[in-house]
Amino acid sequence: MRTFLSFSLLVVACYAAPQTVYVNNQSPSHLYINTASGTTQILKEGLRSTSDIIQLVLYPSDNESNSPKEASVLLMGSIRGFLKLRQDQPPVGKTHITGHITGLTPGPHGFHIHQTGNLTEGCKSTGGHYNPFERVHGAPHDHVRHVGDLGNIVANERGEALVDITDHQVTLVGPNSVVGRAFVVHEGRDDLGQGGHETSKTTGNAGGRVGCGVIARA
Ligand SMILES: *[C@@H]1O[C@H](CO)[C@@H](O)[C@H](O)[C@H]1NC(C)=O
Ligand SMILES: *[C@@H]1O[C@H](CO)[C@@H](O)[C@H](O)[C@H]1NC(C)=O
Ligand SMILES: [Cu+2]
Ligand SMILES: [Zn+2]
Repeated sequence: MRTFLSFSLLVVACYAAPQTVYVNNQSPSHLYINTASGTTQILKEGLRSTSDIIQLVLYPSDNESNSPKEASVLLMGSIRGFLKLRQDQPPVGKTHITGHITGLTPGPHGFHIHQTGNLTEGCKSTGGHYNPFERVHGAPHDHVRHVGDLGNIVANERGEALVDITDHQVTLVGPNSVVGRAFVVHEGRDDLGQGGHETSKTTGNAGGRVGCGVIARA
């Protein structure tokens, strides 16, 4: 475990800036080493342990690919809302999520990105939390969390919530892009995995789904 960690730090030090590589004489790509994805649990020879996740990302280096990416979400249900997502430096930079939601009950509400944009049965058919690295549910600042875990939004006494989140795991490009998936707002508070309830480690025990919307390329 310790050896692995120091190895990973060494790699990061060597590749702090993206390296230019050429694949099959195509246009130049940059090789990024993304360490923002945190830690995962591994089960080996019956022992449960943890390991850092280090993603090697090969991404085109042309201006179009490297320009900021944006997406938007219209939230419907018993609530109404609009969200904007912006990633300034794809593929590994952070994503900024802003927006305004109305029609909530006052107080905290679980706020997540779920697996699919399938709304054929409303918010129910969007699946579970988006979790490409197969981890347990957590808080946005936790190393071990679902990519879709964005914690809670808090509505005031008029039932309005402002969203202003900067996240390092949510991306709008590449195989783990959230574009085409769905935002879901819950009836109750997300306990961030700490509630001790049987669903705390999968959903944060946040209750029913009061609204949702598909993440669309802007
Ligand atoms: C790409 O961006 C750089 C830096 O902003 C600029 O100097 C260059 O002219 C751009 N190239 C194209 C093809 O737009
Ligand atoms: C969408 O969700 C419905 C209801 O859960 C399901 O029957 C259907 O197979 C889903 N569609 C796709 C393309 O997965
Ligand atoms: Cu959720
Ligand atoms: Zn989760």
